[in-house]
Amino acid sequence: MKTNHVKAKLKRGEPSIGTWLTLPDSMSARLMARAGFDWLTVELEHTPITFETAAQDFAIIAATGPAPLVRIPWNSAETIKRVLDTGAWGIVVPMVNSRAEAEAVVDAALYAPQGNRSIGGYSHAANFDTDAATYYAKANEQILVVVMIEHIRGVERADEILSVPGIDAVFIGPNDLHNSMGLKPVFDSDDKRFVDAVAHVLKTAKANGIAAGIHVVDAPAAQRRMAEGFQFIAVASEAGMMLAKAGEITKALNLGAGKPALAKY
Ligand code: 3PY
Ligand code: MG
Repeated sequence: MKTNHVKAKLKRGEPSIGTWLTLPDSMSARLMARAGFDWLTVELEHTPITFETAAQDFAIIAATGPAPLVRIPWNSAETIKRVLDTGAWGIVVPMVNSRAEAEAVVDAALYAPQGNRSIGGYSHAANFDTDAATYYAKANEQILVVVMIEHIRGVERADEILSVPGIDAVFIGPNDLHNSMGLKPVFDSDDKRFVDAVAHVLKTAKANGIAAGIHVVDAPAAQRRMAEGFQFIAVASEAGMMLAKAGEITKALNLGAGKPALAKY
């Protein structure tokens, strides 16, 4: 069975850098899987990507080299089961604000005795290049479980959330976190409330022996977050990179400001 290199790196205390896939066509996975990122997260939370396209993405990504991860639309056992059974190597769960919610994530993601994941499916074993029996025996050691703290309520309860056994990493959503404090949703700011919240989550993750992660917009921001101790870092998205480059070209050629559709990443 293949080793989930992202989980292994995070456990060793090393950084692991990836990006988000947001376009609803597997050509995006095919092209981005060769770009050099450690992992690619298929975005089901804020896009029209279907389970079927996501399953194709997971297979393409796993066969090419990066780890196929997925951000699910909401903390739901049903969705966690379907994305893992269709071959994701790990889940990113949005808006986890309490210990009970974090426990529900682990319960859905891991097989007994650590959790209560139901047995079934076929693509999961194929994406780890193994047979079903080996997958069922070893999946708990390889599946990456990432909970998002992206609300001030989650920040306030960071210790009770991040001490739940079975969680590998916490991932901060800066836009939602700003928004939850009545601030403009942005990837970064020097507002003291945001800075203190991020520092608190980072410190609490370290105290609980798990990796801290955050979404950033470019390479300098990723380097800065790594220097602070963040390990699981998402840089923008494939659509964000495409539009950033397009904007650069239209600006250089004086073609006008353009109308970028992408508000978030
Ligand atoms: C946020 O910024 O809220 C995110 O969810 C980023 O992934
Ligand atoms: Mg968010």
